Amino acid sequence: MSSPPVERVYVALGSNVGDRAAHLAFARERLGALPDTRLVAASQVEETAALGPVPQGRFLNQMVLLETSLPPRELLLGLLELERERGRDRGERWGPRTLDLDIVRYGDWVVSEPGLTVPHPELPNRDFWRREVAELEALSPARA
Ligand code: A4P
Ligand code: MG
Repeated sequence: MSSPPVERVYVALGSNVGDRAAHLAFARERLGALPDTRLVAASQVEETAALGPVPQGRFLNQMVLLETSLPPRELLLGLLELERERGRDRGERWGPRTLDLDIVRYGDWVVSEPGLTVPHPELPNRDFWRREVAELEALSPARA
């Protein structure tokens, strides 16, 4: 039996409510424990001013590189469950959050469906995401 393909996936972590570092640590630990998933590397944690229309506290942001054979939808369900476990209260869009987990890139896949857009549409607008992705690519280059 052939095994399902493993993809390199970039997931962005963000938090601006409560113990932000603890929320990120929880996410790193639990992402690596998802089924058929391995946490390959994590970028530096960066503190960033909140982007967007809602006035709110500063974020801690970090990017992780996963290798996973979970399809994108299943991975998204796993991320939403981790957000819930951290007490994420889905209030206003772009509002403050204990833990936000976004799929930034899923291999070379392009997905445009209700509830899932990959690559994440904000990637071109977020310098810190692009910096973190570059840091991870340098740490763990893709095999040709
Ligand atoms: N969804 C669609 N595509 C994706 C994807 N690639 N990854 C859907 C994850 N989720 C995706 O998300 C709403 C829905 O987006 C999810 O249910 C999923 O089906 P949400 O987390 O409830 O809403 P949101 O986070 O308020 O909206 P969104 O569009 O995810 O916003 P972002 O991009 O997460 O922005 N400033 C700084 N400095 N750092 C930040 O991290 N983040 C935000 C939120 C605003 N300002 C920020 C930061
Ligand atoms: Mg989100």
